Amino acid sequence: RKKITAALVGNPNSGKTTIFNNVTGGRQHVGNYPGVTVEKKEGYKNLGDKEFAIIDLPGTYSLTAYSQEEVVTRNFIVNDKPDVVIDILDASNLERNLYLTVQLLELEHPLLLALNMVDVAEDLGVKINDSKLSQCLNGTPVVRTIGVRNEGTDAMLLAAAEASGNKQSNGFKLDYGNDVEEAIKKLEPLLITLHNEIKFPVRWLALKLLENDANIKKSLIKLSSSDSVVNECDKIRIDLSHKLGEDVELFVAGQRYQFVGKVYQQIADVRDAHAITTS
Ligand code: GDP
Ligand code: K
Ligand code: MG
Repeated sequence: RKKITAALVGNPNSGKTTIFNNVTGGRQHVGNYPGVTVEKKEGYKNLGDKEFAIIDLPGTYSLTAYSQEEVVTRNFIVNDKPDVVIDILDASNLERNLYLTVQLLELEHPLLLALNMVDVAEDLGVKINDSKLSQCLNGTPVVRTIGVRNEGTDAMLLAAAEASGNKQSNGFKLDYGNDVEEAIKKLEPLLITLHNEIKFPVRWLALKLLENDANIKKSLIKLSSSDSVVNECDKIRIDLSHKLGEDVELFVAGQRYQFVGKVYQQIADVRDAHAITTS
C-alpha cells in the first residue's frame, strides 16, 4: 500500500477531531509533542490501495508565535513534512476560518481545503461556491464534508492523496503592497543562505521577521552565522514600520483580513435575512 501522511489543521471547533475519530475509528495513537503539553494524536485508515496516517493537529486561528498550538502546528508542517495538509474549515463561519488558510498557503505545502459543516451553513442560508473558492486561491483543491455524519470523508482522503502530488507550490502570493514587498525583497537574499538550516520558505521567513516573530528570531540567533542578518532584519523592519505608520504585524494582519474579506464576498451567496426560516 502507498503510505500517505495527512495533517488535519483548522480553527478550534471546525470539526477536526470529529473527522479524525470518524475516519480512523479505534486505530489511534496518542502522544505529546516534545517539550510542550500539546497532545499529539495520530490515527490510521486504509482506503483502496492507500494507507493514510492522519495527524490531528491542535486547533489554531493563526500561525504566529503567541501560542504553543500555533508553533507546534507550523513546525510540524515544515519539519515533519506531512505529504499533505488538510485545512478543515467551518463553512458556517468561513470568512474567519480563511484567515488561517492564507497563512497555510504561505507555507507553500501541499494543501487541501475541506469545507466542513456545510449543513450548518445551509441552515443559516449561506451557500459557498467551492470552485470559485478554489479559483481565488490559485487552484487549491476544495472538498465538502459533514463531519458528524462522516459524509465526504473518503472523498476528502482521496483528494488529499491527489493533492499530495503537488510538490510545487501553486504560486499563491498575497500582495502586501509596495512598502512591504520592497522590504521582503531586501530580506530574501539575506535569508536564502540560512534556508538549509531553517526549513521555512524564504518569503515566509522574511514576512515573519517583519512581523517580529519571537520564535523565528530565536532560531535565527542560534545560528552562529546569522547575527548580522538578524540586526539587518531588525533595521529593515523598523524602517518599514515608520513608513507604514504602524506595527508591521498589525499591517500584515490587516492585509490578510482584507484579502480574505474580498474572497469571501466572491464565494458566499447569503440568502436575504427574511428568507431564512428558523428550525
Ligand atoms: P475541533 O475543535 O476542530 O476538533 O472540533 P470538533 O471535532 O470537536 O467539533 C466541534 C463540534 O462541531 C462538535 O460538537 C461536533 O459534533 C460538531 N461538528 C463537527 N463537524 C460537523 C458538521 O459537519 N456538521 C455539524 N452540524 N456539526 C459538526
Ligand atoms: K473542541
Ligand atoms: Mg479537536
